[in-house]
Amino acid sequence: MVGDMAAQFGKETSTGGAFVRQPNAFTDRVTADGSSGRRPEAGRYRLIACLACPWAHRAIIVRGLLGLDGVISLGLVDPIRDDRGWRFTLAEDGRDPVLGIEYLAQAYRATDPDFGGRVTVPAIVDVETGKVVTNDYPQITLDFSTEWAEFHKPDAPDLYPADRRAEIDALIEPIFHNVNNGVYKAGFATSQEAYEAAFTALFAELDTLSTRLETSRYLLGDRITEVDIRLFTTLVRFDAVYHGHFKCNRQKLAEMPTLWAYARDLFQTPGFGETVNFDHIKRHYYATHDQINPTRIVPLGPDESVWQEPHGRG
Ligand SMILES: N[C@@H](CCC(=O)N[C@@H](CS)C(=O)NCC(=O)O)C(=O)O
Repeated sequence: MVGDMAAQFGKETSTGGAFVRQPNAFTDRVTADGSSGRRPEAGRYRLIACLACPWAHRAIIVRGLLGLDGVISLGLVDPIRDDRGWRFTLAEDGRDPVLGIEYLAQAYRATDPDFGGRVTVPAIVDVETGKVVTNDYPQITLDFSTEWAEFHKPDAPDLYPADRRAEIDALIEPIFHNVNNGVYKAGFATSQEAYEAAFTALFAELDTLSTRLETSRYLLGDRITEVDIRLFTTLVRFDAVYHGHFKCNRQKLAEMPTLWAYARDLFQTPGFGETVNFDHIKRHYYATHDQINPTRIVPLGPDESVWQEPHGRG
């Protein structure tokens, strides 16, 4: 099998060398009407995230934009996993100050002692029980927007407006497959064919999005929505890690003028740029995928200051 010998994640590699992402293990929800068995409650739930991770990054941005920071606390893991996975070594005593655990795996095992998949971020943990409620990253942000509305700050944006959901969902789908997960499919491919298929689909999708953004400030017009956040977390990592480490190198983001200006526009919007940590991003990708970068050397470039250049949009 192509995958088993050389793959970054053997269990998630097809016989054709394509990366096939594992399903999310925990999919409970917190719902406004309590029908899921859980209602929104201040201080009860903790978002565990890694600043390097694009899926976790979405949740951090949405939580901040909606003003949920005082309601759902945030625990950050070290960008480098050891053989026991995500660890809370950013804290002085190596333990998450709220959950009291050293490894995120402890919360996963407390939830399912037989859990055998990858322990992933983002995860929402119930502070009372120490168990994982969900690691279902696409649902986490949608629920922040829709189910946690009673805790939103007064001027919070509607990131998932009811009358635009069909359009948003229709964009989310190809952006996930070709861009968000597309860069991983290119980077984790273990056959030339699988890599080329992912590369081609990625840049075709970026071309389509670029054309759309020539006449529209954001993907859905003049307001930021969920799908902009989902695209942003991949674009902001593009030149730092995907272009080199994942071989997504037809062009750099900085060489695609419309997308580059769009990404800078978002970066410079309150709630976006301050959540980006290029040091964590680069160290995570370059130092934890030993099949791709066995030396673990972290590149010094690119220059981060370019993100502050005027974007000329809006
Ligand atoms: N939960 C999803 C996506 C989240 C995800 O992949 N997060 C990455 C970080 S970007 C992670 O936690 N990886 C842990 C690992 O690979 O062991 C999955 O299982 O594929």
